[in-house]
Amino acid sequence: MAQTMDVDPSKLPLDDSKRGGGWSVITGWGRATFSRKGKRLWQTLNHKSACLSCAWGTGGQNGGFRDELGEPFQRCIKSVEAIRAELQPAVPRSVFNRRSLGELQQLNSASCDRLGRLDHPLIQRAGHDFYEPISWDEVHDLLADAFKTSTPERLASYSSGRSSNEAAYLLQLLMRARGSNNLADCSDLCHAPSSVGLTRVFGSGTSNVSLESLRQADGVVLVGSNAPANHPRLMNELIRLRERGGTVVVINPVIEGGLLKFGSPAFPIRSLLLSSEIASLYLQPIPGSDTAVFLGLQKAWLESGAIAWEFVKSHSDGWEALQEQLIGSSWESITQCCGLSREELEYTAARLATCRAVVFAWAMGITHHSNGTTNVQAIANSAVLSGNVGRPGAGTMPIRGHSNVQGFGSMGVSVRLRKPMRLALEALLQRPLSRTPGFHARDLIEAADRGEVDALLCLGGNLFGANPDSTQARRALGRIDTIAYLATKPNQGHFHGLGARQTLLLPVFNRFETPHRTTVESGNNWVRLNEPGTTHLKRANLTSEVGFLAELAHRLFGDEPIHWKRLQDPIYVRELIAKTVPGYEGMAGIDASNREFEVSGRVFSVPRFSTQNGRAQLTPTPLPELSFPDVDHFGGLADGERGFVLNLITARSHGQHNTVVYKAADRYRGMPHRQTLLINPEDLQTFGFEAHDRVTVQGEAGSLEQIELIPGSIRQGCGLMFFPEANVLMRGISDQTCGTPAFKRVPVLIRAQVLASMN
Ligand SMILES: Nc1nc2c(c(=O)[nH]1)N[C@H]1C(S)=C(S)[C@@H](COP(=O)(O)OP(=O)(O)OC[C@H]3O[C@@H](n4cnc5c(=O)[nH]c(N)nc54)[C@H](O)[C@@H]3O)O[C@H]1N2
Ligand SMILES: Nc1nc2c(c(=O)[nH]1)N[C@H]1C(S)=C(S)[C@@H](COP(=O)(O)OP(=O)(O)OC[C@H]3O[C@@H](n4cnc5c(=O)[nH]c(N)nc54)[C@H](O)[C@@H]3O)O[C@H]1N2
Ligand code: SF4
Ligand SMILES: [Mo]
Repeated sequence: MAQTMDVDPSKLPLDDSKRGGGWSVITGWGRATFSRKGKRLWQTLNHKSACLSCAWGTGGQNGGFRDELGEPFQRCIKSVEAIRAELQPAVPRSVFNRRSLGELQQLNSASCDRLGRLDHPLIQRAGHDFYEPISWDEVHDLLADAFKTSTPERLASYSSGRSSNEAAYLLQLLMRARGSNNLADCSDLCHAPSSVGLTRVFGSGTSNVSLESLRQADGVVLVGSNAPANHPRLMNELIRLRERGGTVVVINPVIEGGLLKFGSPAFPIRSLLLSSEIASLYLQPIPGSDTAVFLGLQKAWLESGAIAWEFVKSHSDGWEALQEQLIGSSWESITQCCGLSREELEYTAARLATCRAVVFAWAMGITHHSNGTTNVQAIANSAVLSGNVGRPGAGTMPIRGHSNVQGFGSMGVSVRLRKPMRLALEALLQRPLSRTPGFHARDLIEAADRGEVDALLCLGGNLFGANPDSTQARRALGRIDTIAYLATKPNQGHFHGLGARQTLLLPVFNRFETPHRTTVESGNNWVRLNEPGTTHLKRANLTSEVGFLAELAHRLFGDEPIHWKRLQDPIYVRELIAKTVPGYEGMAGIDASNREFEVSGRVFSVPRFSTQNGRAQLTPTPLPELSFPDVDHFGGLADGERGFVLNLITARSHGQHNTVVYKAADRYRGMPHRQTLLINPEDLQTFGFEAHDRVTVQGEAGSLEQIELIPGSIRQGCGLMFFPEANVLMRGISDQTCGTPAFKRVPVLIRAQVLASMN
């Protein structure tokens, strides 16, 4: 079956429920507006702060609805979902007074979130079956004690990119001042391969395309991204690009309805009547084979004379070895690996070669593989070979996840602290920083499982729910003495990820409530200012994250060598950031100027990169080994059972934000609830199964029962299930370079009883 198509959406059997955006989004806005919380919701949407949800970045000083170019109507229904959840009332006192941990552990993700907002600090002590109230003073004493008594190597933090730059900066300063590099972060489970891969090639690990520059492109290659659900405002850019005659090439083993047609509420009339075409070409490769796809494109350019040789020779090193790899790799090896034909790859390459300026954009379909970093390098190499980087309208653009995950990286919350920042921090702290390598998120769980971690501070997130192998994650966290979770709302991690001695659950102000100014950085390298706000919670006993971390640091270090208590003042924190974070010079004086800014040294409008010699560094990207286990690998089938092996992709539905599920159904993929597996109809037929059959899905680490098979537009040999429910299935097989798990290539066995009629 051909897996590429020149997309003519009018000929596709695409009912309205499967296109992206459209009427349902507009009615969603209507429902939100006229709900009981409507007024407060609109006030919050208009508040001068960045959207809580994704890193595309909307809001800030320009007002709640504008992007960095000041364009209005740039707010999507996902931000409404996130705000609505934050505007819930406090968790009723009866919940923690009366419900035992055993009961709380029965709650699914959506029910945890719907308990409401946390509004006072809580502690669960070993042997006690309840979370109980505790004072902030006791919290600080207890944590300072845990941090003082543990050796630096046995201390760790984990963070999730919702908090501010100021909180992120303080977190890493505190950890490093205490001598620990164990700064695990959600980016370890997300875009770390993008940071590492891009740094290898261009010397800088973020997008090198600004929003302004994207608007000058006439080609976009969108790889492994479900942007209609996860970055809805990016869709406006794709719609505009198609309207100016540009080409959108989508590479994805799943045909996502919203990547064929999307109705954007930013263009309301058109959205209701028509919706816009997105993909010009849709390639459906084997999951995990994207390096082969890009080698195929490069080889086609080489053979057709479409390589931008003058550009390559003037602005890159290492192209000779890459050229050798392309000549030495047979078409057969490439097409066998990716499952696309030579004609499909040549056709796509030729189409891209006619574009004036191409942006290569990607998300988790590229990074969630054991060769994620290589995938990223293969994309970056393609940009260089085709001359599509270092000029307006062209470049490489990782589409970031959490709204401030990129800011966390810039602030040094990373196990890969870069030298200029290390030197600046050493000058600030007046001593050398520890050189012991830190734990990233996977290493942290492994180390905890070996009993090598005493205390863990979690600034947001859900370390339990986000990790592979939930059984191991629960056990590992259970071996840490003290765990503190700073959070706005309860999640499953707070009930399943309990420490051996004590677990603290500490409520914080969210971004639009924090009583002082903060900043965040978008995936487009734009630093936004968030104005102070207030909370709707009555009797709230919340802390600001900055205030909390500065107090803890003060109790640990007194006034040496910096005035830690003074760091409760975020203006002072911003002064330190301006002095020590490369690219953040614009932070100096921001409180007076109110001027948001682009981080310097990131966006390349000329082909002079941030590597030592200013040239891009190309290296060959080996084809991945995509072998797959057989039924015996899973212990075989029992008598009276039938089954087959699938390559499982674990992804998000449009009704969830990471481990927090808002809505059970995924209308766009036709998956009515969370216990479903999307499968190709031909696979169903081949293996003698029928739509809606209930099966057991067995992975290498665990299994799930009663999963309903849903036929859909997914490549043969693959299935798709939702995270975090599916995380019980997989082992933590990871990219060796940065520990990012292969969440998009999980081997599973589908098993069921033989039907009576088949006996
Ligand atoms: N509404 C909402 N928005 C979000 C989030 C959310 O949960 N909800 N999460 C935020 C975060 S932290 C992140 S990281 C982003 C995630 O944004 P995405 O990366 O878009 O999210 P995923 O659901 O992981 O989907 C990845 C896509 O990759 C495809 N894919 C899977 N395997 C492969 C492969 O081998 N090759 C290719 N080419 N494609 C593949 C899948 O079919 C899917 O379409 O979204 C952010 N925004
Ligand atoms: N199988 C599988 N697993 C995956 C993925 C996948 O695609 N498949 N995706 C991975 C990816 S890309 C990511 S990024 C991770 C996500 O992993 P995490 O970032 O760890 O998880 P989240 O679900 O985003 O965390 C949500 C929690 O953050 C807290 N929170 C929200 N706002 C704030 C705030 O302002 N301050 C504080 N302190 N807390 C706040 C709330 O309590 C909320 O419950 O999961 C990874 N895991
Ligand atoms: S695209 Fe992302 S940043 Fe923009 S409004 Fe939607 S969720 Fe928020
Ligand atoms: Mo992410």
